Amino acid sequence: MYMSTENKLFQQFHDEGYVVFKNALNADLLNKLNQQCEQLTDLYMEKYSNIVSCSSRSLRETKDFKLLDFFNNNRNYCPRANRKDIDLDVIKNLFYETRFYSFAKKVLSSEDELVLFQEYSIRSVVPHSFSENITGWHQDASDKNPDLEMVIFWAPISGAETGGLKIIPKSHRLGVVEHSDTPPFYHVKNAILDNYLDGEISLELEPGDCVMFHHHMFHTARANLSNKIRWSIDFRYQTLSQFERKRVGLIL
Ligand SMILES: O=C(O)CCC(=O)C(=O)O
Repeated sequence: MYMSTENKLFQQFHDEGYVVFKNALNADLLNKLNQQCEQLTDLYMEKYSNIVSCSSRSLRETKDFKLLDFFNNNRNYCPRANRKDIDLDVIKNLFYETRFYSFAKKVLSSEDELVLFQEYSIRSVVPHSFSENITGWHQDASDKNPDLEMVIFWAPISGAETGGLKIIPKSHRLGVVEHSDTPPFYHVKNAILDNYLDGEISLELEPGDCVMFHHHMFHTARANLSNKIRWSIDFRYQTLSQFERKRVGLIL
């Protein structure tokens, strides 16, 4: 039976809980993302200039070199994620990109317009920060917020060698599962997770690619074992009715 590409993707999302779009962000979108990272880099350097010393050389270098050099001996200061300083136009361009927007609309079976969920960020993960601050396995709509419905959008701005996400395909079918607050992360309880870890996959995404996944998908950040910063962007689509009910998010 013939199935359109859109329907195939929809079916895959339904069955597996995610879809990967390869080479889906054009050069203009990627440029805007990179410019945004440059701006955040300058902002971080300005913000921490009283605490962290910086060689004049690094001021002339690329954002990764600058940030790494700057935070080299002070990695704990490097912000792991940013929301408040992001230019919303950058998010808006991606949010309304027809391919992603119409896909999310279909998944959320929404007649109304979609709204940005309150959690969105540009992340900067310094190398070898595995044990400091990286998320554990979790669901975005979890036992703390079981009635949320979202489609999550995640895209790397740096190459796949900087790590990225791991997911457990089909885990969305479990619905909301119990999480644990035991430090260092809020995470799916080990007694549940252990049954599904065999199915984990690493998403090997390059700049230009992105993944969209279900709000019940088990996912976690991978370690950044490269010598570069891992930059990425993530945001969430929600329906207008959820936005009105819960009052969380932004109409772009
Ligand atoms: O990008 C990351 O480091 C983690 C992303 C994540 O866990 C999320 O978007 O919920």
